[in-house]
Amino acid sequence: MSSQLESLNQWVDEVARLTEPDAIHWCDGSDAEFDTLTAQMENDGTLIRLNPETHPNCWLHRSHPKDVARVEHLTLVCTRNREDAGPNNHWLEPGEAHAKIDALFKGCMKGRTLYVIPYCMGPIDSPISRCGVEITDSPYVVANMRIMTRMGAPALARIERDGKFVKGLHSTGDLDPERRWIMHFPEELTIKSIGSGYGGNALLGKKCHALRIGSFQAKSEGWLAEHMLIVGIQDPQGEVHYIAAAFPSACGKTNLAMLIPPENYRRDGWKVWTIGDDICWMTPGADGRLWAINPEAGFFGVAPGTSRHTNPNAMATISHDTIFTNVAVTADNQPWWEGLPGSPVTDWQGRPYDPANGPAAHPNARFTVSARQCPTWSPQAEAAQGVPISAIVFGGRRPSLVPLVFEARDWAHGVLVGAAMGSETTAAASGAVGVLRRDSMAMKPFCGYNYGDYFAHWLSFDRQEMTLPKIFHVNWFRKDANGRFLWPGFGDNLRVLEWIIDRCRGKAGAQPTPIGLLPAPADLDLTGLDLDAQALATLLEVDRAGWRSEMDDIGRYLDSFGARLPTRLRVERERIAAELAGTPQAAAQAAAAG
Ligand code: O2Y
Ligand code: MN
Repeated sequence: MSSQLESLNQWVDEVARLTEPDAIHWCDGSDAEFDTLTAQMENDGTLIRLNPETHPNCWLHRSHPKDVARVEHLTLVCTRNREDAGPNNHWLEPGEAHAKIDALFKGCMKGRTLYVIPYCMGPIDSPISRCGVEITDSPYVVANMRIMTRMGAPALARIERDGKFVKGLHSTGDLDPERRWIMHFPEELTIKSIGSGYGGNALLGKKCHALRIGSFQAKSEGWLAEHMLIVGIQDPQGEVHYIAAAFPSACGKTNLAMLIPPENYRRDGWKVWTIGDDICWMTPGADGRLWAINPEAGFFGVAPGTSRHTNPNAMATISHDTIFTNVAVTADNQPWWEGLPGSPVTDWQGRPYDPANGPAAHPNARFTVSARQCPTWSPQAEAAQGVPISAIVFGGRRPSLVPLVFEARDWAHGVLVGAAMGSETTAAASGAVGVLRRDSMAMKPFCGYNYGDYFAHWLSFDRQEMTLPKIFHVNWFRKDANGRFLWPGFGDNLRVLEWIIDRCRGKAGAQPTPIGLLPAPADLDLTGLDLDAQALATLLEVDRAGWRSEMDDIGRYLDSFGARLPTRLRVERERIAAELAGTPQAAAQAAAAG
């Protein structure tokens, strides 16, 4: 046996001694195993079979009503030095953290089975992929991990080859929020999670590994682990450009990743290919470009709001072989959520539907489904070398001030644009909804180390041998004085992506402004779009006074990272602030000082 497998066996023994399970099962990822597990969960009520006529092989799971979302206040990054976790993370000293959580793990699997899940994040033969092993006492987690990762025997073989894997220990515990922790030990490549069986808290390959531990690994190994979708845009000549885009949780990443082009674009031969809807790992290739993979194999998407109108591809994807969590059901046992036709009879908690109890589906209800079922799934999603990224796009929900699209003038400016990102919060995480929160690169809940060091890591890619993607910022969520969205969004976002691609290949015009380069109205293809000139002018305006106070706010935010904030970013912000103030001399001085 290889030393890696020996160390895995030793760890499993150690965990079994601590958690005292009745049985241990090593997952092989086979269909037979999945069928046995789902049958067992159907028997004990963990899963409910949905209408097999309309939704073959689809299941409903209801989580504990107090366990319905990620819990940022209980999510810790435990580095030896507090500063290394940074002000962007909750921190506990590793020794103290292990002691606290191990006390909860003691004997927690009595009467349960301990499942060992070897998994690979990314195509099994990709040099960009990384492996992990999750130990869990939840068969629901096993079923989800089988969809979301490459799980089982091939992953175990790769672990043996790699000589390295991320250790994730998970137990649902007693589901009491008072005894819930999601702890990360990046220096030990270890995750420990207890007290939740839900999504990002429990499917450890996703946010915990692919982003928090992944970002830490990426920094030390010279790559980027990002909260980004990856989409391929094919033009009528058949040329495909790949775009990676970061938006905070619940800003429509899944919809953008599965976009259906407007009618006239479809007629002309445009196509959109889905590579990923949530996470992107990018690494410099021999040609100096950034090459990206989606480390996931499935989608864990928000159900409410997903419909034939907003995302027909997602609806086709989830029409079979899907696990639904916390959705409502109709009289004929179909999954249902707000935004779908028909009506619910049972709500997400299994109660007869009563509007007085709130929405029928939980706002963070989810579907888990294999990406291979997506009609626009790209064959390149399985490519070992990944796909070359032409453009990086940052965005957020900004009802005012921020234009529809602008381009950063260079990489350092782009890093500032990403660092300054802000968005109104939504229901994806617990906490207040509808307040503006700075969320640098959409990584606030997911960066496994100090944001100041993270910005420096981004800046470190600005090297002579690199041919870096251009960086853009988009805002689909700008509203008018009456609170109505100015931009239609959805398929029409392709009009903006076309300008972005054309900028990358030097084919489209742009106007320089202090905040970056903006299209003139004529630079966008708006054929067939019913958008009045005033709305378009608002979407493309730069309100200097508003931006001056925005830059002040960004300055205060960046200052919160103290000495770890790279000077280059501070200088970049000062340059833009000076330009906005109409003091180009000061801007030039700021730039020269950088
Ligand atoms: O609430 C959860 O546990 C899931 S959160 C999530 C799931 C899929 C993709 N993104 C997110 C997110 O919060 O960014
Ligand atoms: Mn996400």
